[in-house]
Amino acid sequence: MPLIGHRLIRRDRVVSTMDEVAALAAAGEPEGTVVLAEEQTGGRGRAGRRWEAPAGTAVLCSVLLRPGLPPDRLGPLPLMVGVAVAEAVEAVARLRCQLKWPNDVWLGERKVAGVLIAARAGAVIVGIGINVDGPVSVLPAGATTVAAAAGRPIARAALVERLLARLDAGYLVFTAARGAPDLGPWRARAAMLGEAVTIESGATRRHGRFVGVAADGALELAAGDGSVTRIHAGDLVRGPVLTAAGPARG
Ligand code: BT5
Repeated sequence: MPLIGHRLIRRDRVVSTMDEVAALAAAGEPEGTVVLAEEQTGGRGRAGRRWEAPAGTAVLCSVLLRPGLPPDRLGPLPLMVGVAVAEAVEAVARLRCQLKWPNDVWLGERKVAGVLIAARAGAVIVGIGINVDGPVSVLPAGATTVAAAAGRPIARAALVERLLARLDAGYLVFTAARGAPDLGPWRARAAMLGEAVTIESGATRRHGRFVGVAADGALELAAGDGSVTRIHAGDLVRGPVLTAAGPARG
């Protein structure tokens, strides 16, 4: 009996599946429960950003987890979830995904899915949004859908089934390794690894070479003098980002 998805609650329209699962967590719901929605009126990304998905075109879900690990052990969780999403998309689309640190899934240089992790009501809630079909033109710039990338229709039900199975397997490995799983499958799909990048965290920009991912999920950024900084949160952008004041400093 799988843990993740042992209880699957389907909803037509919610503000955010994150709120639905937080309410269940507060009411004592056990881990593994999943809320899946056709539409969100207030879908969220990281740092207060919005997640936009036309009704009936996406996989929009949140998973209730109780990993029983200290918060500083959860860094690799978004990477583990990204691998599960990539594996599920790859299985139905027969295309290789790329993973952009820390939480994006890409197909052909465009974002096809995002992962959001939140600690709420004593639980860890994993939110996943995957663009499956519908017009790409209504999505934010730089987005695509699995169907558009694959060039053929994709069955959402089959994708959900794969996703829950891959998440279940990944979470088992993650908890057995006490939050330090093998990140090989993530590294093998890492976008921009070895390239010059900029990491934007709020108003801070750091420039350097993306040289690896540490066991705790941090991005390793090498400066020109060879020193390596570990970065725990931010947005990864290809190349040095030019500003009015010149290139971002590393
Ligand atoms: C993420 O944030 O990528 C995490 C997205 C998580 C969404 C799921 S849906 C189910 C669950 N319930 C929720 O309310 N959320 C989760 P971030 O890295 O901050 O990326 C957000 C940015 O991605 C936005 O600012 C847009 O630029 C872009 N974006 C928004 N909607 C998108 C879409 N459908 N496809 C691709 N990019 C999108």
